Amino acid sequence: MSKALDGVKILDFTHVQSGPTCTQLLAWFGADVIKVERAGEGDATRGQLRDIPDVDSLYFTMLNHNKRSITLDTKNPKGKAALEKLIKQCDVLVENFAPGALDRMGFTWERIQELNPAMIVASIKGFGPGPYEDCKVYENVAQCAGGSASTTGFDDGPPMVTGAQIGDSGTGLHLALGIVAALYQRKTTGRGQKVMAAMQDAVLNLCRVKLRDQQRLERTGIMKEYPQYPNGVFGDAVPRAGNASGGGQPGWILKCKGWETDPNAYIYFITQAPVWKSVCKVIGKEEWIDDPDYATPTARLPRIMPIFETIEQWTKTKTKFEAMDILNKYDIPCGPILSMKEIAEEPALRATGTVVEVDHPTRGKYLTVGNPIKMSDSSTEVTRSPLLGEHTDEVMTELGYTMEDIAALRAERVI
Ligand code: CAO
Repeated sequence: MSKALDGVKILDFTHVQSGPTCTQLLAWFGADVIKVERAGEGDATRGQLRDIPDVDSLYFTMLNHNKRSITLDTKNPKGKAALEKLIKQCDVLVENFAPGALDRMGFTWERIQELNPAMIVASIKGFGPGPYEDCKVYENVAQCAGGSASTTGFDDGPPMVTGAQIGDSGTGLHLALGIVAALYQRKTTGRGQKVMAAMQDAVLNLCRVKLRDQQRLERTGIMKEYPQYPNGVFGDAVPRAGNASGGGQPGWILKCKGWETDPNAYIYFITQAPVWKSVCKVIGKEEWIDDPDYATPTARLPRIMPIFETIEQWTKTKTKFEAMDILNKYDIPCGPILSMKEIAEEPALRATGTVVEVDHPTRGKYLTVGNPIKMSDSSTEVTRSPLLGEHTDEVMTELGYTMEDIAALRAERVI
C-alpha cells in the first residue's frame, strides 16, 4: 500500500518532544524523515529518564519512530556543506531550536530560500512575536502561559498543569497540519514558505472554550455550569472548574467500588438531559423524574453537586466497569478513569494499533503509542527509533559522498 506522504523528504532538525512528535507523524504518513543530530551527543532525550543504562530512553524511542538518524556538526564548515546538500534535496526543514539558533548557524530564511526556493521551513517556538519571543520554553511553561494552568484544578487549590502534553505534543500536531497545508499550497505556487507554531498559541487554541467562558463571565457575572454556582464566588477571570464538564451537560468524577484502595476506581458521569429519566431509574430515585426541583436541567443546576453525591451512592456499589456496562445500556454518557496500566493492557487498543509493541536492538520489546490517525489508504507500520547516527553512511552516500569522504569526515568529528 502506498502512503499519503510518499516521496516527501523531511530534514528533521527537531529535539526533545514538541518537534519530534510532529516529524514522527509525518514519518507515519510515509515521509522520509532524516533526523540530524550532534555527533556523540544526539537528541538530549536519548539520555533522559533512562530506565536501562546506556540504552536510548523510552522518552526518545517513543517520539522518534520511523525516522533515519544522521550525525552532523552543522557549525563546522564541512558539516554546513553537507547540510546545504540536504536542504537542496529535502521538501521541508522542521526545527524547534531556541529562538535564533538556526540563524546563528548561518541558515537564515533568506539563505535557505537561495539554496531551495521550494523548501518549507517549519518551526516551533515557545512564544510568537511579543515580549517573550526570545524565551526558551518547555511543556509546563506553555501550559501556564496558554491559559491551561489557570483554568485547571480545583477552586480552592493552586493552578495545575495537566498530564496531557498539550504544549509539546499539542504544538507538534498543529505544526504537522501547517506543514501538510504548505505542501498542498506549494503544488500551485511552487514556492516554499515559513510555517510557525508557538506553544502558547497551540495551548490557547486547545483552551478556546475557556476564552469563550471569559467573555460569558464578563457579560453575565456567573456561569451556571461551574461548581462555583450557586454558592461560590466568581471573580473577574475564568475560575478553575474542578471536574465540571466544559460543555452544556453537567458532569463530575464519582467514586466507584474499591475507591478506598484503588486511586483510579472512579467514573466520569454525565447527567445528559435526554437520559435524565434513565439516570433516575438506574440509581433508584424515580421520584425525581416528576419532581419540579429535579425534572428540568434548569431546576437541577443549583443542586447539581448534591445530585452527584446521590448518584455516587449508587456508583460506589459498582466497579467502574460494571457501572459502564449498566449505564451504556441506557445511553447514559460515562467514562471509566483508566490507569496507564489498564490502557497498556487493553486488547482493543492493541488491535487498532493505537498501542503497539516495538522491538529495539538494545532495549528489547517496549510499548508505544501508535498513530492515532487512521487512514484507509495510508496505513501506519510503527518501526523502531534509529540508533544515534545509524543512517549517517547511508544518507551521506545518497548525498554523493564516497566512503573515503565519509571516513575523513568521521575522523574530523564532523559526522
Ligand atoms: N551541530 C551543531 N550544533 C547544533 C546541532 C548540530 N547538529 N544541533 C543543535 N546545535 C546547536 C544549536 O545551534 C544551538 O547553538 P547556539 O545556542 O550556539 O545557537 C545549541 O545547539 C542548542 O540549541 P537549543 O538552544 O535549541 O537547545 P537547548 O537545549 O539550550 O534548549 C529548548 C532546548 C527546548 C528549551 C529550546 O530548544 C527551545 O526553547 N525550543 C523551542 C521551544 C520548544 O520546542 N520547546 C519544547 C521542548 S520539548 O519540552
